[in-house]
Amino acid sequence: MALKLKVSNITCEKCADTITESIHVMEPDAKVDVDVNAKTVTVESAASEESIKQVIVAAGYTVEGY
Ligand SMILES: [Cu+2]
Repeated sequence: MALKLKVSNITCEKCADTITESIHVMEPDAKVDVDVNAKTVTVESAASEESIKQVIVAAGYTVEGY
């Protein structure tokens, strides 16, 4: 299941690293792709959409519509 989320307060590669690492703590096998320019996070994993959104928010980021 690929999930594409709009994360409006991504500003740089450091944000991308922080989000990727946070998701990997929960789900080591997740495939995470962060597009800094588009401010999107695409995640392929077995984790639920809800839990991925919670991890991103816990890392200090804003998931649009969540
Ligand atoms: Cu940043």
